[in-house]
Amino acid sequence: MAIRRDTICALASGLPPAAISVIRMSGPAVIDITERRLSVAKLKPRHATLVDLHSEDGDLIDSGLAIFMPGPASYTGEDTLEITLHGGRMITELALKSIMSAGARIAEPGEFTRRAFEAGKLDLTRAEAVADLIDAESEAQLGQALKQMDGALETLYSGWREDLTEALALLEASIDFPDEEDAPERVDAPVREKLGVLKSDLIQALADGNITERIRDGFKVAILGKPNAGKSTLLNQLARREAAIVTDIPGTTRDVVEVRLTMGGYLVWVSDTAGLRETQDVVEAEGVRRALKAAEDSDIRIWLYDARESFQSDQVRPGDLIISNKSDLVDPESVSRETLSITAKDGSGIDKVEAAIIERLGSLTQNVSAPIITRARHRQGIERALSHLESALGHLESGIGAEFVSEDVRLASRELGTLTGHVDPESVLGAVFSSFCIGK
Ligand SMILES: Nc1nc2c(ncn2[C@@H]2O[C@H](COP(=O)(O)OP(=O)(O)O)[C@@H](O)[C@H]2O)c(=O)[nH]1
Ligand SMILES: [Mg+2]
Repeated sequence: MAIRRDTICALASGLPPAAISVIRMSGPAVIDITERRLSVAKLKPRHATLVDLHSEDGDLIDSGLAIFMPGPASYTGEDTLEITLHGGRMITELALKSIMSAGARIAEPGEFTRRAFEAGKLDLTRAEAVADLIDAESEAQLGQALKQMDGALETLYSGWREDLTEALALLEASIDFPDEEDAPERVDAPVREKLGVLKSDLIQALADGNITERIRDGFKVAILGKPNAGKSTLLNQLARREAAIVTDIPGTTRDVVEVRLTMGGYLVWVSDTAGLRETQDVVEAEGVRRALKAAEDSDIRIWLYDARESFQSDQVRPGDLIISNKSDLVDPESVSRETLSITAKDGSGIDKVEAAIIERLGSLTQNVSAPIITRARHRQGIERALSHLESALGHLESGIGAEFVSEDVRLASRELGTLTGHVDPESVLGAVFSSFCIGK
């Protein structure tokens, strides 16, 4: 169904002033706008042409390069024009004004990609990858977004849906041809087998410990320990700025202070927390509660203690980093060789802390090969699909009837279909007819 749309335009490059500005437009009025504002009848598709851009009154705004990409072989599937101009504020403003006066409107955020999705140019996971490519701040985020852009998720999710469609085809046949008395037996075993395999695939995908989501959204590192251990000093050293207040008064840090850093190619959020101690101060007590929450939510926990004391905690988990601070205040001989020891105040040993964090990130991510679940939306969709699948398997077990099983399978498929944006019940019918000998 072709939808008659309006024409959208937007500044596609960064905010001016800049060396150049790229203005993009898409929609049915693109050819008309080209004729009226660039004074050229027809631009050669996919070729850079030097053009003059004029205002509504015919005044020259700037000269630049225009590239015309006719639909449907364009990003949005519609006629598209990109004009590269000098990146001045006034030029950009007048250029957009001129284009709008010729029949375009300013695009909504993401509207070009949305049109691309609606034109079937990319599925939802690829559309999400476009956003992730642009937002990537670490190499790992970029690598993941590129794989997703390449269709890794679409292939995975569509493959899962195909398995469901095949199971559904078998089930539909047993519903439509109940007279064939051996139909249920013939159908049950292969359906059970298919659904069982898929179930373990989904469980495995969900059991990735949120690692791909973490690569996308950032790993959480919490600095924990008693008041005055030097936690805020360590955070500031890692951040290379005074992000948290440092004083010699115990209990200075009350809220969780987070800084965003990249380490070893990964985005990480390092949080400084209130020192863990019993306190009568209501605000500090809330800080301690938040510190414990941050500890709970974090992927990597750093326990910092004053080298003059000994470290004790019953909250340490395997993989936590235990670091002694203020090594300047103790005899170097007495420092344990087992634990990492630093002097946060002058920055010595910070490189070792960074290396330890990077090593932990490496072991957290070592098994990640393909991007699976990069967003909470995907996790939720897969969880819902899994619960329908479990229900289908339960119904198969109880022998309640193929109708019930196929309803669950259909719901599971629908959930996976929403992940790619491909929900389309007609595809099931096609598979029913093609995979079963209906003419028999
Ligand atoms: N001598 C020495 N003092 C430090 C060191 N690191 C931090 N401090 C001091 O210890 C006090 C408490 O530091 P702070 O970072 O606020 O500790 P927090 O309560 O754990 O956040 C401050 O006076 C810091 O200057 C260190 O490596 N050596
Ligand atoms: Mg502090």
